[in-house]
Amino acid sequence: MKRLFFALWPEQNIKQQCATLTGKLNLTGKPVSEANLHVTLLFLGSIYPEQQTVLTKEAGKLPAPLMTLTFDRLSFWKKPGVLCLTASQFDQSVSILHENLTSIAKRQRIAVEDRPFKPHVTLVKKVNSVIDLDFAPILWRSNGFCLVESCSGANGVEYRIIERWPASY
Ligand code: 2AM
Repeated sequence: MKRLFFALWPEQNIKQQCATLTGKLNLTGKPVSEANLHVTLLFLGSIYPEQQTVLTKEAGKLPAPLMTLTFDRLSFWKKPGVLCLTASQFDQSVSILHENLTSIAKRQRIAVEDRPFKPHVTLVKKVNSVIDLDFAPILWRSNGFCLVESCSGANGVEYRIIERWPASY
């Protein structure tokens, strides 16, 4: 079984903008490495190879438009102890993609969380204080989405992109 999730993966310039912002925060905590920055579209959990095959096939049939998200807020989520970048504005197509992926997963009897979808980029983990900082909004233009494997190793978690679906319009 593999631990999988659907995500938006940043281009290099977005990664850099996020890393620069994290650097300015001056927070105690564990910054997410540049290579691991992403927006989770849907967390799937442990998935059998047969389920992965169907998920991949079905995801490939979904419309994949260009999507824009404006990440302009810092949110401290106390319970998981994370500091995230959140988007006050994002294209409706992002929510539609999330809903479509949820439907595909449910058809495979995957128990996905029913929490409202809040696009975010986790910047720092193990944070225990709120932070406030003015910063220039980060405009994330997504040129597709991907299926990612979460691999735990001696050096922490590593995310490997298994499949990419580029934006088609
Ligand atoms: P995040 O998107 O808030 O950072 C892989 O584990 C990714 O899926 C992580 O980036 C994580 O959080 C997200 N995720 C969402 N729900 C999760 C869950 N129940 N368990 C682990 N990760 C989850």
